[in-house]
Amino acid sequence: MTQATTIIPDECIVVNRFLTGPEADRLFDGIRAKARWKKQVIRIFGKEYVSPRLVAWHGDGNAVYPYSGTTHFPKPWFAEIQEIREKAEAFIDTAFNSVLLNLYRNGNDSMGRHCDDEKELGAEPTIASVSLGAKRRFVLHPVNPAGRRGIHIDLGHGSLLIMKGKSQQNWKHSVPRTTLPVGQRINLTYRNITGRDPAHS
Ligand SMILES: O=C(O)CCC(=O)C(=O)O
Ligand SMILES: [Mn+2]
Repeated sequence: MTQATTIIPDECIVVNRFLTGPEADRLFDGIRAKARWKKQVIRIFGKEYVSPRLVAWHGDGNAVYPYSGTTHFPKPWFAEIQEIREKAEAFIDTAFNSVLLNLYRNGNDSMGRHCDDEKELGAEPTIASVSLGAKRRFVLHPVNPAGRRGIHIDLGHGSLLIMKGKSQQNWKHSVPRTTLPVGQRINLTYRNITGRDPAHS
């Protein structure tokens, strides 16, 4: 049975075995092979950096997403990311039109502290984050640290993290580097973004 654990009331929920082991193994292999991975160039204060992970953006044709100084045009859905999308939509009762995929090749790959607050996501977005492969530590950092401490969650193979409500206003999040010998990890964040009409872009 899938069991949800509330991490932060109204904001953050984890389901550890959202996918079974065999399901998660099959989905990892399919997504690793089929996603259109690329090295993302991030622009910070006018300087360009290559992000310490590979990324891919898939979704409906109009799900155009300006993110980290780059405009991402979606590649199409394929069976494995569509299968997880349908499962997450049914579980959360929320529709998603796109997914950002991150491939952490080893412990050196990471995600810096940020929140997902682009205006295209709306005021209080619901984001479904599914992890496959190596377990990595996910850290929630309070925006207003008064009386609140960081929260560490180990996101394992087949887990689902739901961020909703004011989670992007009250918390930043990161996946720090680790010196532990860890294998590859894929993270998928399903989002619903206000699309751009392709005829007028
Ligand atoms: O890899 C993760 O668990 C987090 C990914 C993330 O925060 C993002 O894609 O915005
Ligand atoms: Mn994020």
